[in-house]
Amino acid sequence: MGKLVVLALLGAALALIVAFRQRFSASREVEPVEPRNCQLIEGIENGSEDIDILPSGLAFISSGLKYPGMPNFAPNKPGQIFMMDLNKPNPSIQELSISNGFDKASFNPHGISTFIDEDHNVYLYVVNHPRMESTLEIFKFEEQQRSLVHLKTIEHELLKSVNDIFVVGPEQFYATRDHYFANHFLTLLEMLMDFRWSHVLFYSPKEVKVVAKGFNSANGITISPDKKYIYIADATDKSICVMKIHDNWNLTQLKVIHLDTFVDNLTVDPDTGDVLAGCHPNGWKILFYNPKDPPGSEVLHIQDVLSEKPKINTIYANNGSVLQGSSVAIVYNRKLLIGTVFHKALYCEL
Ligand SMILES: [Ca+2]
Ligand SMILES: [Ca+2]
Repeated sequence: MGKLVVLALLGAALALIVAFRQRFSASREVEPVEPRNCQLIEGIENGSEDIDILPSGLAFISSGLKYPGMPNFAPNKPGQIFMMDLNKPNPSIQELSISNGFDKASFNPHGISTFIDEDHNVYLYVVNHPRMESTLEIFKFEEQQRSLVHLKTIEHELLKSVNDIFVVGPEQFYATRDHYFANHFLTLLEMLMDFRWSHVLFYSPKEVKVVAKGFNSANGITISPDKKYIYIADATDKSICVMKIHDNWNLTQLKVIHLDTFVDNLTVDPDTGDVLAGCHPNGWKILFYNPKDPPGSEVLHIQDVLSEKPKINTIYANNGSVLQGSSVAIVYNRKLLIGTVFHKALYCEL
């Protein structure tokens, strides 16, 4: 009897591992795809999880994310925000200095979003995880000084496990909560069991509310150029959810685009409205990092997002020999930047 119980338990554990490996595409490999003129960006070695670009061509890059279950090559180094001027030929990065009075030692930047007010002031909103909590930091960007002046920290009981944000007005933004449990093991179980307790919030000083529920792991978030639709990446569901924005900022689902990859951050080409998705082709390899068999990278370009049949092309794919764990891709004037959760970043001329 005892032996039978042991065998049954072993069988159940094995079945769980097999299910887990399948769910996280453990055997998936990618065929390489690379635009002709690409080079790694010098100075980025510890991630470039999210990137946003101002209409003037200045790119902000968040670097140094420490997140449960994700690899990190410099665990004791605080996070940084880099800037790159995409108008320059062969642009290089520059670290933005952060004003005194902000706790730089615990800075752990994740998703970012820029906002320009009516007076043309530029703000950078940053999801921060000091001590693995979630806060929202608002910085004013001083272009001449190449610095960020910290204005405010936003904390709220609903702003937990925040992954990315999209700012729609002064102190008004959508935010994704990528998992429910604080414990990493329970988070894995949450994804595997498909509890769908991840959601999207709308935050404003007057009102904070859940505006979309039922995600397996809501990750990147962005908006259509006409500001009528919001796009939400559900990483472990391998899909992008398109939702309509109502006057009260509530959302209703329009459609879901299913993909064969773990979708991280999303950006929109302001000229065409096309969506670029930074993706993880093999979730298993990123969750169980092995430097000898590292996770790869994959960028999808999605045209006609709102149509019945969006056109989906792979514009970059690599098995990890060049770029590991791509989390974002963004274009400006035929220039493409690809960022990663914990690795390097790539600059391509299209
Ligand atoms: Ca973002
Ligand atoms: Ca993300």
